Amino acid sequence: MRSRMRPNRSTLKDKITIGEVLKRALITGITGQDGAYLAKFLLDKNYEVYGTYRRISSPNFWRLEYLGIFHKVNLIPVDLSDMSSIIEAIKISEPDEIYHLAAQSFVEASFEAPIATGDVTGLATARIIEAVRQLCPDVKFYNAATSELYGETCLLNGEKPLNENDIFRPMSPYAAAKLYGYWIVKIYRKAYKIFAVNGILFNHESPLRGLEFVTRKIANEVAKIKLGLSNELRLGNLDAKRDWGYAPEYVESMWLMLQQDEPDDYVIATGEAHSVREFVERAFEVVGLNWEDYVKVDKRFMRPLDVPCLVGDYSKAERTLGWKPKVKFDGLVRIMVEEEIKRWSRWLNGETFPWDAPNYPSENKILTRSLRM
Ligand code: NDP
Ligand code: GDR
Repeated sequence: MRSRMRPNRSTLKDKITIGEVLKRALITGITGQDGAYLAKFLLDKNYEVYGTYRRISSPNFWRLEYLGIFHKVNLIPVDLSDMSSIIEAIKISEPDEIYHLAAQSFVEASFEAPIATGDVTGLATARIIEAVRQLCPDVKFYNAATSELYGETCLLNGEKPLNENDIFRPMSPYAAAKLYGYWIVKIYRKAYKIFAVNGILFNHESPLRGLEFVTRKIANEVAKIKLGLSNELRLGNLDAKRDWGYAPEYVESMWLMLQQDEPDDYVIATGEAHSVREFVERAFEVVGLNWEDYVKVDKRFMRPLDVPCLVGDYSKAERTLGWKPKVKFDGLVRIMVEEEIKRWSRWLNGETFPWDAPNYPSENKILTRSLRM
């Protein structure tokens, strides 16, 4: 069924390809890791892609440039705190599918700014789905939920992989905000019959990951150490275990969820838990160095609370969506470290290319509340 806005679409005729209307997708947070990979995935499927970004003093489109798709996507400025800009984005893009990915996504930062995180990571989901209800209730809506929702549940479950029926016990302001979004999506699905799904994605990483997240931080610093540009890597909790998958594969699952006949929620994971320590060990092995010679534990990277272990059971996604992970832990570490080695080597050769690391401030300059604990 088409969106209520669709009959008014003046440009419909221009969008006809050989007997087929192009689908239009609106991605919130297209400048982020998942937004960029999803945009590429949808462009390859011949979608017309619209993406929201927030206005900041310096442009932040390096991921879209890195994937060679910057000129192929349509960009709309949106601030998640501002309902009017959300409405405008929906009116401009007239989407068939909305992928709501934008959020304050860094768990540690949610302890520093719990209220803003509640607004952009939680309430904004209500703003967007309410706009959908009013403007285009036939749109298919994907919401980026998260494995962080499980929180303390892992203490009861041990390392048994978590599935869609396990309970949520958030351990961070980020997860509490996401829990609100998760329930709003379920409520709108039931109350207003909106095709809205929650993707409960476990950690997924790539060379396009933000530099503050632990996998990219490790890969980046290991490459610098190998090339003589750094001599230490400071980290927080080395015992935490996560289920790390490969981001380009995970964005496909988002699309698959919206191609089903009925809306539902799905866990997306690899089914394996590995500790931060193991990630560090493997990353140094890739470059032939011993991690213990370089790694220091620094309390500024400890969180007031940290989920000890997360591992997911993706069997429902495999059964229903036909999705399963291909890149596993060792392969992921290798992809990430080798890419950083290539980047820093190109940089040392004087090449310029879209990339965030050279301008990134040393994290040792950043003062967080952990320093006072
Ligand atoms: P990123 O942090 O890479 O991207 C987040 C996006 O949200 C960026 O485009 C960012 O813009 C945008 N954004 C942040 N704040 C605002 C705001 N106030 N107004 C408008 N836009 C804003 O996250 P990922 O791509 O890794 O994750 C995508 C989504 O999936 C997030 O919701 C995240 O919480 C969730 N998730 C991620 C997982 C993962 O392992 N990657 C796992 C489970 C869930 P800018 O570029 O300007 O900062
Ligand atoms: P996470 O990812 O909190 O799981 O959230 P992150 O990479 O930040 O942390 C993973 C684990 O590593 C530990 N850790 C460190 N983390 C960071 N960032 N920096 C360090 O120096 C460091 N040392 C140890 C952390 O304590 C933690 O246990 C990600 C985000 O993408 C969320 O948006 C998403 O919802 C979840 O994954 C699933």
